Amino acid sequence: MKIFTQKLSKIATDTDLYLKNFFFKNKNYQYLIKPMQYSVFSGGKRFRSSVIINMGKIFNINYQKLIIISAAIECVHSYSLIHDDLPAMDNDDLRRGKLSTHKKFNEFTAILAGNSLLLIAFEILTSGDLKLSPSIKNELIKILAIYSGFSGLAGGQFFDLTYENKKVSKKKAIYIQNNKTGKLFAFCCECSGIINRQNFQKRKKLKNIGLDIGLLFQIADDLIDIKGDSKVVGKPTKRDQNKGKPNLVNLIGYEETLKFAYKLKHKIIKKIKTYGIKSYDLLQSIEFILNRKF
Ligand code: GRG
Repeated sequence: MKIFTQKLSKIATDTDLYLKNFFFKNKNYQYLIKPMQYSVFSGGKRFRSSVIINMGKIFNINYQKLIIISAAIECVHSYSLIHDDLPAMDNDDLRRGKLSTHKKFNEFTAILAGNSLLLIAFEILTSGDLKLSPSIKNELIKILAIYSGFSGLAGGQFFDLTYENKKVSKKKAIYIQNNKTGKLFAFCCECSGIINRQNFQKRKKLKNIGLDIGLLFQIADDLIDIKGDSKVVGKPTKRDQNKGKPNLVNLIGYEETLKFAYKLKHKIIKKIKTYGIKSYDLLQSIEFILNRKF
């Protein structure tokens, strides 16, 4: 795990370096850049970036291209966290051990900084820095837009909030988490298939691996909410139960959810191993998910 965290840290440094240059080159004079940078450089793990890089390794995709795509995805992720923390959504004052963006600045600034981060992600994908053909870039942008919108992140978040304190089936809870968290991971895996112009079936396999990774990651997040140390997590824990979140822990309990998570982990590992020796680093990412403390 130590080697994995060292590799994760290198990926985080490279992603942040690209992002810092992108901000510096293009927009440093605009006021909204401050809250955007506050959010995006506040110490996220960059785990989504590691999935992009480690899946890309299997298909021999150029590292710098993957770093640029990672930078875009971290902007979408930061956007979703800023909006998730707003009073109208999860109403959290802390994120990554710091004030959430609306607490540090104000609500309208947080909303606009979030919107701008989502849009800058697409700007990054269209940039000349990303040396890919226009048709591949177009497909990356299309899939990211679909997976972020009403049938992806935003849709999942809508149901997550709508079904607070309501009875949901296990199937529905998984559906919500697949969209809220899984779809961004689906993009992280499928983007390799898009770049290599894979056929529909091969891309679908990558997408499904990503959805499962996202589900496992979200379950780990929910388990940490129950047993995690709020100082290590960087935000208050034990909140999901009070909020009546439609997640597996609230539905089937901690122990059953843990069993479900280990089964899911083995299913993901089995699928990834079909890619052979080059999948080693991606397998390490999967090991990290249930071991992480924050
Ligand atoms: C992006 C179009 C669009 C809409 C946003 C607010 C929203 C709709 C979605 C929220 C989705 C959300 C907050 C999912 C939670 C996912 C999750 C487990 C977050 C924590 O991720 P980590 O642990 O965080 O990777 P760090 O801090 O390491 O980056």
